[in-house]
Amino acid sequence: MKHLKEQDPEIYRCIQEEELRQHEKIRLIASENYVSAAVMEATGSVLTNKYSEGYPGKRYYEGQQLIDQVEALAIERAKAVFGAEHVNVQPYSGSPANLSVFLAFLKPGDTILGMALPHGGHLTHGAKVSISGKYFHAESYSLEREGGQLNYDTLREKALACRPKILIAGYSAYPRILDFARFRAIADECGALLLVDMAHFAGLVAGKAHPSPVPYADILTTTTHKTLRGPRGAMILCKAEHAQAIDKAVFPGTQGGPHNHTTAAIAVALKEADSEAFKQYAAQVVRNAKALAATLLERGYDLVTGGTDNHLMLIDLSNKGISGKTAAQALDAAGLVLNCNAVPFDTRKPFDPSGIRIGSAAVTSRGFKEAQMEQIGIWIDTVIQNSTNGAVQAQVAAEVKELCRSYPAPGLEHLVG
Ligand code: DSN
Repeated sequence: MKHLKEQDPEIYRCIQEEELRQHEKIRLIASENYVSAAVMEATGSVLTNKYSEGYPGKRYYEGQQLIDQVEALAIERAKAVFGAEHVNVQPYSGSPANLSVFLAFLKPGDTILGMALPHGGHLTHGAKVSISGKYFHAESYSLEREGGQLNYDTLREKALACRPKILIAGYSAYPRILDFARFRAIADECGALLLVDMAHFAGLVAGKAHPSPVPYADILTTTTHKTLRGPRGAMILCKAEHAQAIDKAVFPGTQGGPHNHTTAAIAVALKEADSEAFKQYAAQVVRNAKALAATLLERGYDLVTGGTDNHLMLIDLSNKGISGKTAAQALDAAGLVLNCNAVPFDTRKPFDPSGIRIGSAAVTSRGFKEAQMEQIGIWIDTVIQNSTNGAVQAQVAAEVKELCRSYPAPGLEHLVG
C-alpha cells in the first residue's frame, strides 16, 4: 500500500490497525468472515473504474469486452454451485437484493410475511423501521416461547390468515435448519411466492454442510460475504420464469451500474466455494459451532433452541445477570468480538438486549477446530463471570493474541513473523 501510505496517511493507518485487529482478535460476529487474498485482489482491481449498466451482451455504454466475461463467469459459477436456473449477481448487498425482489413482485401495501426481527428475522423482512415494513403490509411469525423453535403449524395458520404475496424464509439469528419443504407447502397453500433469504447459510449450502433451499424456493437472495466468504455483495437466484422480472427490478428498478470489482470477486469466491477444501471448511464451521455450543451449555448458558445446527448460536444471558451489550463490550475488551442480540420475547431494548450472538465462520477460516472452540467457550465464560474486572479482560486478551499468532487469517499471513 505504498501509494496510500504516501497520499493518505490517516486512512492508511486505519487500515493497518484494522488488519492488526482482525489478526489479533477472535472474530465471532456470525455474519463476518475473512476473504482470501485472491478475492481481496479482485476487489481492489481496476474493474472499479468501469460503468456497465445493463447485463452481459446488452449494455448502455461501450467498452464492456472484459466486464461481460467477468459477469458471465460469476453467473455461470453461481448457477453451478447452487444448481439455480437464473442468477443476478449485481445487487450491491442483501438489503437492495431483498428490495429488488419486492419491487419485482409487489405493489405498495401488498402483504409480506417474514420472521419477526426480535425472533431472529432480518430488518428487510418487514421490520417497521425498514422500507420493507413501511411500504408493504408486513406480517411476522414468531418462535415458540418454550424451546425457541419455529412452529410450522402456527406459521401455517398465520400464513393462511394473512395470505401474503411473499412468504420469507430466512434469518440472521436463528440457529437451526429451516424446513424448506414445509415452507414450500405453506406458500403453495396460501398462494404465495416463497423467498428464501439464505445470506447467513449460503456458504454452508455451497459446501454441502446444509440442505439446499434452491429446489423449494421461487426466489433466493444471499449476501456473498458471510459463510460464502466472498466480497461485500449479493446475488438473487430464481426459477427461469422469474428471470426477467428480477433482472428488471435490479436494473433499472433499484440500482444503476453494477460494482464490477465486486462481481469479479464474487466469481473468485464462487470458484473457491466449488472445491473439496471449501466442503471441508463448511463442515468444520458446523462442527466448530457445535463444539462451542456444547462448552457453553456445560457452563450453564441458556442457548436459544438448546444448541445449533448451523454456524451460529444465540445466547440468552438473563440467567447470568448481565445484559447483552455489557457482555459484548467486556468480551471485546478481552479480544473476543461478537454482537449483542435480542432474544425471542426479549423484554430489553434492541440497543441493550438480553442476548449475544456468536458465529463460527471467521474463526474456521483461520483454521480453528474443536479444541480452540472449547477454549473460546472457557474464555467467554471467564469474561462474563468477571465482566467488570479489567485485569481479567487484559489477561484473556493476551492469551487470545497468543493463540491467534499460531492461526494467521487468510490474507493476513504477513502479520506473523
Ligand atoms: N448485519 C447482518 C448480520 O449481522 O446478520 C445481516 O444483514
